Amino acid sequence: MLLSEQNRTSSSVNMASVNVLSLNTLSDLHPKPDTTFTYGTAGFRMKADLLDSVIFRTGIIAALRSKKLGGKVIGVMITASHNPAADNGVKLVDPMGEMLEGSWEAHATALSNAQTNEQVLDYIHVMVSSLKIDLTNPANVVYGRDTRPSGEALVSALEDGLKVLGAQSTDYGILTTPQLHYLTRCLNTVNTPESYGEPTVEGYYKKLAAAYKVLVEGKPKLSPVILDCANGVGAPKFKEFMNFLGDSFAVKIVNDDIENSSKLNLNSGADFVKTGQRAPVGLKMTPQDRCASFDGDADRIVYYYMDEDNTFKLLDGDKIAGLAAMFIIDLVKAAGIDNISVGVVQTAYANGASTQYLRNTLNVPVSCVSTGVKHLHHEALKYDVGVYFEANGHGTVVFSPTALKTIYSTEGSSPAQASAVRSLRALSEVINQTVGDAFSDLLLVETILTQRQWTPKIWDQAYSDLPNRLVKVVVKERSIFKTVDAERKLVEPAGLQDAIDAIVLKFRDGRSFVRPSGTEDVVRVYAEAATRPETDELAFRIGGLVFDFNSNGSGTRPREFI
Ligand code: NG1
Ligand code: ZN
Repeated sequence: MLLSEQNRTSSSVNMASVNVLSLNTLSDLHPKPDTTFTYGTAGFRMKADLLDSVIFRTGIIAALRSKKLGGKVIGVMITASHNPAADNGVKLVDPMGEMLEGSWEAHATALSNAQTNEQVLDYIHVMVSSLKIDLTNPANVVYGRDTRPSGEALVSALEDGLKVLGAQSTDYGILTTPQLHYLTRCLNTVNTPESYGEPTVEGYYKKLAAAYKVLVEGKPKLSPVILDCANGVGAPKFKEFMNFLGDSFAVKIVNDDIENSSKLNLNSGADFVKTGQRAPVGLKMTPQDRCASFDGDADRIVYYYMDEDNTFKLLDGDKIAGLAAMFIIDLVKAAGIDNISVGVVQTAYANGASTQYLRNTLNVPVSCVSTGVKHLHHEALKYDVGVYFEANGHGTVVFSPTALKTIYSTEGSSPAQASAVRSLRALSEVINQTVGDAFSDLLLVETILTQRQWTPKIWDQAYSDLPNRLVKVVVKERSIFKTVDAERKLVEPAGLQDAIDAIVLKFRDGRSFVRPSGTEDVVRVYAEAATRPETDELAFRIGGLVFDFNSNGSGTRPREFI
C-alpha cells in the first residue's frame, strides 16, 4: 500500500526517529523472496528458509506495537508448533500475554509483503500516521524460540528488525510458547495490583509448582504419567520444571531427543496422536498406563490410555474441557460460593457428544466460536470462569477479576468449604491465564485425577465420543471458501452448502462442515455420525463434493473420496 500525499505530510513530523539509512542497510540484509505472506491464526508459518524477511519485518511491527502502547512489553515467539522440523514461524504476544490484537494482523501481513525498502518505509509511515503512533515512545520487546535449528538465524533477523526503531529487547533463548506469554504478562504487570508473577522462567516454575503442591497435598499419589514430548522444547523444559515439582509429581518422559532435529513432531506429539488416534512411536502402552502428549512448542496436550481389550482411547481437548468444567463447578459449590458461573467455549471441531454432555449433564452454557485460540480466549472472558479448549488440546481456563475477587475474599464457614476455597485459589494459579499451556494443563488434569483418585478410564466415562473424521482437500484457491456461523456454514461458493446439507441429512447423527485452513493450503472437512463406517462415508462424500465443486480440486482426486 502506498501513502496518500496527505498521510505523507502529516506523518513526516513523526518520522524523525526512523533512520532511513539504517532501515535500508538492515532491510538489504533480509531480502523478500517471491512469496506472499499472511499473518494467520498462528502468526506467520511456513518453510523456515522463506522466513528471513518476514521475521525481520515482524521485529519492526513488534517495536511499533510497543510504541503504540506507550512502551509496553511485546512478546515475539519463533516457533512452528506441531509442524515438521523444516518449518518455522513467528507470532506476536500482546502485553497481557494474549495473542496480537486482530486489527494488527493485517498490518503485519501488509508490511511482510512490501516489495521494496521504499515500500517498507512507506508502510511504516502509513501505520504511524493512521494509528497515531508516537515514535518518541520507547519500544520494549522480549523474544524466545523453540528447539528448531532454524531458530537461531531467525532470531538474528528479528534483532535486525528491532534495531530499525531502536527497541530495547531481551532474548529469553529457548522457551515453550506459553512461557513467553507468561513472561510478557509478568513484565507488564510487575509492581502493579495485577502482578502476574516473577518475570523469569524460574518464577514460572515456582508459581505453578507451589500451586500444584497445595492442590495434591495429602492425597495419595497416582502412578507416573507417561509423557511424550514430541522431541521438542517441552522435553528439556519439563525436566527443568521437575526440579521445582520434586516428589509431588511422578513422570516418565519419552520422545525427548532434541539433538536430532528431524525427529521433532515426527510420529509423535499431540497433533499426531489426535489426528491419527494412535499412540506415538517410542511409547509402549499397557492398560494400566496414563499417557499424555505435548506438541512441539508445548502449548497443546492430549491424554490417552489403552482399554483392557487393547483399544486405543483418546482424551482430547473436549474431554479435558469437560473434566475441568465438572471439577470447577463442584469446587465452587463445595466452597459455598453461589455467584460464580462457569461457561465453556468450543469450536465447531468439538465432538457433538461433548457439547451434549456440557449442556445436558453439567448444565453449563456452551459457546461456539471460529477456529483460533484468540476467538476462544476472547469469548471465555465473558464468563466468570471461562473454560476453553480446541479439540486438538489447546486451551485453558480464565478467571475473571470478579471471580478472583470472590475467591480471594471468601473464607468458607466449615473446614470443607475452606479447603475448597484453598483449592480454587491454587487452581487459578496453576492454570496459565494467558494462553493454552501444556505444562499447566497437565497439572490441572493431574490435580483432578489425584483429588478424585480417578483412572483415565473413569474420566472417559463422562460421555462417549461420536466417531469423527477430519479430511484435507487440496484445492486451487482456498480463499474462495467463505464461512459464517462460527465457520459451520459456507456462503461461498454458492450452492455448495445446500449440497452438503442434502448429504448430511442421510446420516444418523450426521454433522459435517467445511472451512479453509488458516495454517495450511487446504480446505478441511469435518464429519461425525453415529458409527465409524457412516462417519467415514460422510467425510469422503463431502471431501469428493468439495474436490469436484466448480472444478476447484487440484492434483489427483484422493482414492477414498466418494
Ligand atoms: P487451521 O489450519 O486453521 O485449521 C489449525 C487448527 C486450529 C489451531 C491452529 C493454530 C484444527 C482443525 N485446526 O488451524 O485448531 O490450533 O491450527 O495452530 O485442529
Ligand atoms: Zn503448539
